[in-house]
Amino acid sequence: YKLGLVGYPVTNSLSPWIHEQFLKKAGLTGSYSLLEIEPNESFENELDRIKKNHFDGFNVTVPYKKQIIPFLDDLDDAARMIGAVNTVVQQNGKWIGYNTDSTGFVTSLRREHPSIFQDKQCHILIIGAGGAARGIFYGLAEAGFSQIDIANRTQSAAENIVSTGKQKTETSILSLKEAEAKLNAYDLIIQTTNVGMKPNINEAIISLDRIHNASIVSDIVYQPIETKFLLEASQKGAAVHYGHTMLLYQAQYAFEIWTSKKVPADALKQPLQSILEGR
Ligand code: SKM
Repeated sequence: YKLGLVGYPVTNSLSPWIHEQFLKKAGLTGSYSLLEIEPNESFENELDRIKKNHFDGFNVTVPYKKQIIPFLDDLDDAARMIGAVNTVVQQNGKWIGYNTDSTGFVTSLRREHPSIFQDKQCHILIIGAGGAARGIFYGLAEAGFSQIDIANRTQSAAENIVSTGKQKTETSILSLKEAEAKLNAYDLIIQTTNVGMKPNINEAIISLDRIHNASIVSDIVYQPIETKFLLEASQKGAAVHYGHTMLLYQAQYAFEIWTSKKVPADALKQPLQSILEGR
């Protein structure tokens, strides 16, 4: 298998490590390389070169998850609804786009915090309204959660997300200030922006002063593994859900799309955490 990652920058990605472990576990040979496309290069030409280079598939990351869509031959339903692609597979010369961030997030949540799935009417808050937020909203709505609010700096982007779900949800759109003031209403709070990511480790998008201690707080940022946001959540007694678990399960789904093999991912969680902590 010839696999890779399209994005910019991609040098710090953990995907080569993860997929090399998966290849080993599946007893397959292959490679996963970094396919950096710089913003000043022609995305179309560079992508063409990659396509002609006999890749079986590749991941797509920031900033190209939306931009790649017109260059694909077909899209899976979820990727179409979400409007973002992070996994591309080549089938009989056709390039097909998927979104595994969405299922990856939901699976990691199910693995780490199964209790939340017992009450689909629990109150969920998504902070942010970018591509990751769209995927997570879609995934949670598909999983049957019905009360999902969105807080964002600009409200129009948040309003757009609501159309992402096929399933009906009750959704209020809030400003960050409004969300901050009523945090005790939420059982699950998900931070989907890049606020708090290295090197800005002293930033948090909102204060968690008002959360209740039975809530779960999730941050999709995984560098550092313990963001300021998650640290505050722990200090308040809440349970935390780490971003690197989402990375792991989106990779598991991508690998399955490329190879038709579902490899166990749980055992990689600890080693992945150690790698991140060592950085
Ligand atoms: O969606 C994933 C992508 O598949 C790989 C990745 C990475 O290696 O940093 C991050 C996410 O965008």
